[in-house]
Amino acid sequence: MFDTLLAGQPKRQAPLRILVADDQPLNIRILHEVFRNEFEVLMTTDSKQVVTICREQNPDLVLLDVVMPGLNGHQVCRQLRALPETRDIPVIFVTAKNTPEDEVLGLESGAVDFITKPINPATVMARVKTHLALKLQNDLLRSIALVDGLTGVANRRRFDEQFLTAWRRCQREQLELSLLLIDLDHFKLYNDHYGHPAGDRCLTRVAGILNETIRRPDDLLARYGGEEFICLLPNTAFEGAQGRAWAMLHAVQDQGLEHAHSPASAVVTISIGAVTMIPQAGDSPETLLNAADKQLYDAKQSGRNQVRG
Ligand code: GH3
Ligand code: MG
Ligand code: MG
Ligand code: MG
Repeated sequence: MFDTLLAGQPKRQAPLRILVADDQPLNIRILHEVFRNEFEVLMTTDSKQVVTICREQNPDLVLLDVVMPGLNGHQVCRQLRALPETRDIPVIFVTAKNTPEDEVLGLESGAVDFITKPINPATVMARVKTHLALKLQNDLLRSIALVDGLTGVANRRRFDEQFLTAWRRCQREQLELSLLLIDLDHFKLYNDHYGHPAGDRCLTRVAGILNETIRRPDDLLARYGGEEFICLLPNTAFEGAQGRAWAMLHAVQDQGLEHAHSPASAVVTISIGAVTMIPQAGDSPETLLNAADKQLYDAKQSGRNQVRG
């Protein structure tokens, strides 16, 4: 199953990565020996480091000892399950505590499997491969579920998730959060003149052009619905957001996509509402979305093909 699944996947740049956490260096060495030829193996004897390593290095699976000083395995596992960045990483307990009660406790804290010490290398490898295969399948389904079927950029669901995460982070750290709401100008006339399939191709082209202007890994361009796109710019001041907006506007205009029935110009253009805020305790994410919508409306009222904010 594992090899079949891997064969059907787009090639991954890096080898699969697993994290082994156990307070006994000897146990780590044994597991390292089992996996080192097939996977990249990260290791730690400090249970307090597990969450940090997972956040920073994003392993595909964690093999976790239960009895460790400081935080025990169950506590670590619950912490991993509670964080959006780490909750999809499967955890397998590897432990000498092997009563049915221990096993139930382990599974209740969110582990996917339970292996008892002393380990049998072949069994451990087989189980790890099964869970890695499921993890890859899950990643693949998730990535499909978050992409817009027509344009290939992020969809509304992905935007909603990432917007909420960015909102919370900017609220916590009191950072500026910017949004650009982007709408194609006179697109109904485009469809009326060139037909709906050509309209679809145009939307896809514009999405690609907009996406090309994205510079930072935390920025996100998504299709917000119909012929509207939205761009999330965390930790970005208003001047920066305006700069990104004008770059997008010019990139689309300079492409010179024919729009013979545009009343204003002969090419496809966009209008953008740009807004920035440092989210405060009482604010809701809708406040920022509504403000962007209002600025977009102003851009349309002022003649289109412009940025308002
Ligand atoms: P404005 O400049 O005020 O935004 O004018 P507009 O014509 O773009 O605005 P309006 O909201 O009146 O029309 C939006 C059009 O976008 C109408 C709709 O058919 C078209 N549209 C929305 N989604 C799609 C799509 O997925 N494919 C195609 N081809 N057209 C779409
Ligand atoms: Mg131990
Ligand atoms: Mg619209
Ligand atoms: Mg429009």
